[in-house]
Amino acid sequence: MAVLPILEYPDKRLREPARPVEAVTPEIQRLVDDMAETMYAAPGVGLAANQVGVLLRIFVIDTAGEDDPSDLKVFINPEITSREGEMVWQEGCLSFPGVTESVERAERVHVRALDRDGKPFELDAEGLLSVAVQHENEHLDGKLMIDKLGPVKKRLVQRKMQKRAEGRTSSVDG
Ligand code: GNR
Ligand code: NI
Repeated sequence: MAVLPILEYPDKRLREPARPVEAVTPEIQRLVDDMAETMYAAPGVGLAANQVGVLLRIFVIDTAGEDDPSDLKVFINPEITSREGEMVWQEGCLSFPGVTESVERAERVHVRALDRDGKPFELDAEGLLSVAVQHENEHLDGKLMIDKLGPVKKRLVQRKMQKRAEGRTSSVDG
């Protein structure tokens, strides 16, 4: 297992749509394991393959609380098949370090996907799990949480991230 580098906005790969996984091979399972390790190391509640530079339709989520046992959920070729209600959630994104913004989401979603063994499963989600499923699923289409902000907030976050990227490329020790 390995902790992979997480891409940060404005990396172009975060804007590219991911393609479906054709077969859940041992290589895919190794990627899934590395994604889980990367998510836990960050730490984050979710991670999409785009965020580690792999354009495949895979994300991992664990919304278990700090004092609870881990509850890793693996989603391969996920599909949100229904959405109900509306809510606003304070979201963060590992590709936008230091940014949290209120985002409008569906309150509940139903999702279909393959698990780490390639076995189909379905899930009803609400609360943080619902938000995470919607957030990660948008990553797979090259969409980002800033796309859901008003124009003024969106521009502020873009400026902040651009400054951060400039600081990284010009610093001696990276
Ligand atoms: O770690 C994360 N926390 C989070 C909090 C509220 C709503 C969504 C998220 S997802 C984020 C990890 C991430 O960037 N996944 O793509
Ligand atoms: Ni994210």
